[in-house]
Amino acid sequence: MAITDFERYPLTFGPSPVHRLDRLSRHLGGAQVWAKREDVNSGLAFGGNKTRKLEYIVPDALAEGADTLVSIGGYQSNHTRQVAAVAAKLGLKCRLVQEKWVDWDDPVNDKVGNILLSRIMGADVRLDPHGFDIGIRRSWEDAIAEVEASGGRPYAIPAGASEHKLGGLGFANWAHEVVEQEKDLGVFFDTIVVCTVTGSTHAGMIAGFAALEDAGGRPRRVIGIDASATLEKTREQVGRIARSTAKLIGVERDLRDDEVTVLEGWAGDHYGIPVESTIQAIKLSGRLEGMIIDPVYEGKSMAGLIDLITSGEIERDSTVLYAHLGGQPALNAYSGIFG
Ligand code: 5PA
Repeated sequence: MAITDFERYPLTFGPSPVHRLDRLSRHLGGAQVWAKREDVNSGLAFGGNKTRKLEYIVPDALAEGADTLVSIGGYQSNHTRQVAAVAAKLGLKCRLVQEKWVDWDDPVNDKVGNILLSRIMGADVRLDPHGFDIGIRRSWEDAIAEVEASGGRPYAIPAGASEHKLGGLGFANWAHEVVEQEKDLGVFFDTIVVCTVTGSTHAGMIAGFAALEDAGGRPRRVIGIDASATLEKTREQVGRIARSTAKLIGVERDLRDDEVTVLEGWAGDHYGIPVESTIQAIKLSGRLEGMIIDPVYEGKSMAGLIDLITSGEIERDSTVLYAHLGGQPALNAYSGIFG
């Protein structure tokens, strides 16, 4: 099977916009930087990377006759907000486990931003005291069992939709979309920079570009910037999901190790806690480009991009595509940083 053989339920506006970041490129004095904008990819509650993943998961949920989407994330999960939006759009119920993934003492952390939006959209939002973990969670399994016990038909979507058999397809398709946009724009992105935590965004891209390379496309590198601060788990999860997605979309060879690159250095010590480089990256993107990024994910991948370009590790003659995966609603839960 190829990516085009999988059913896709449209939740996005179509291809997400790609544009230059001229002032940022000039400021960094190296490679040319462009952005592809998943933060404006949909009219469903501000969209984001999960909306793309869900396009390939929704047909399975509908085929199973589910009436309730069940998912999990931190209090400020972007993923759960997007699941809530998709459930609303489809007329399904939504049960969300929101764990205390981040020890951040902003008093409205569990009230504003993403969690506020999920509540507005009618999701059954339950707070849970457990801490951060990208794996399969007991609290989520319990929520699925509870929905079942009360006569509902749950459809289980794990954290970030990553440990789901179809979780990598959304970004395998993204890779194909990039190639089409390159033809229109007359540009080639030799380097992609992407934030990675639960792994299926980065993994989907790896699989998608591997398929394109095998079909004769030019090779390129996809650099994942870890924002989990549990590097080994994320690296393992990215590699595993990249391989299973590659197999699903018909890549016959094993992936090479150099195709699975997760870099550390910008996550800080804890998931969800911005460090100085995160805050500087957020301000730089805002002040030079009017492009808003968040303190949990994109601020960290942008900090990585900035350092890799200024240090010359991404070469001056490179053309870089920064994958903006969304996530701005969480900024409201971090107002103390900027006030
Ligand atoms: C998230 C994830 P992956 O989890 O697919 O690696 O994506 C990382 C990522 N950028 C990057 C943004 C804005 C994200 O929201 N968010 C999670 C969430 O619960 O919101 C899955 C962790």
